[in-house]
Amino acid sequence: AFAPKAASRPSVAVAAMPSQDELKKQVGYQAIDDYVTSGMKVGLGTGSTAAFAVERLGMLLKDGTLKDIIAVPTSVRTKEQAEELGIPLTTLDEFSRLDVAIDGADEVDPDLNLVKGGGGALLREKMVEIVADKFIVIVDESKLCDALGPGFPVPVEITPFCHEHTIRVVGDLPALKGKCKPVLRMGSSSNNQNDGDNIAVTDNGNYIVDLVFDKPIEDAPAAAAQLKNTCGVVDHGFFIGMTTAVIIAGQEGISVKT
Ligand code: ABF
Repeated sequence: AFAPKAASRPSVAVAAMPSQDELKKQVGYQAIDDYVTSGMKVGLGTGSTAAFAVERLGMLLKDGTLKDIIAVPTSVRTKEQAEELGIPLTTLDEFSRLDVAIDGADEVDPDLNLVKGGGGALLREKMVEIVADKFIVIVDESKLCDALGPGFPVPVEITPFCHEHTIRVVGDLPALKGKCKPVLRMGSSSNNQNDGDNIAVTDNGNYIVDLVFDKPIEDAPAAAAQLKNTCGVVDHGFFIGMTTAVIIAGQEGISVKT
């Protein structure tokens, strides 16, 4: 006997879920479209999400949508990408104040405080973003967290001179002692790969120590202040109270938090 034929149901087209790369592209493009107008001085972030914003800026300059833009990159690799796209560049030495800065982040908490620096560019990022009238953060939803810490090690840029000493001092800070494991970043600082026996070196010739937390940080502002006040520490990856807006791309679409 013939097996009964399965009832043929019309196949329902299911919209493919956007990939993480597509989500990053969405927010990178949206940030430029929504916050950059002709004549602006723009800080350009570092990382794979920020790279989409740089790409979009290059496109809109090329097609004439945007004019008279000058940009300040936050890393050598962003500078190189912007140069390839023909984006006019300058530095903070020429302009100590910017209209807007756009950058990614490694973690965003409910108060829009950030952990940044996974890409090893935290010093130039913070210098650029702290002088921008608006700092627009672009993330896919995987970066959102309830509290900073366990989701991503907090990078701290330190001088090479007696760096083991500085790492010990950092580990003993009241806000950090017994709460995190400081790990000297090896390999390439830009892609955070432990692929080499060499110590990772930032664009500024410094080292990075990543603070690995297994519990949420109780007082990130206190930890930030203690780090900044430590001789040998250049700066850290806590970006506290700096964010103007966060553009978030999720499976449900794009949302903005301010
Ligand atoms: C950069 O953006 C870094 O501070 C941060 O690590 C990175 C996030 O990278 P991605 O956008 O590639 O996830 O600003």
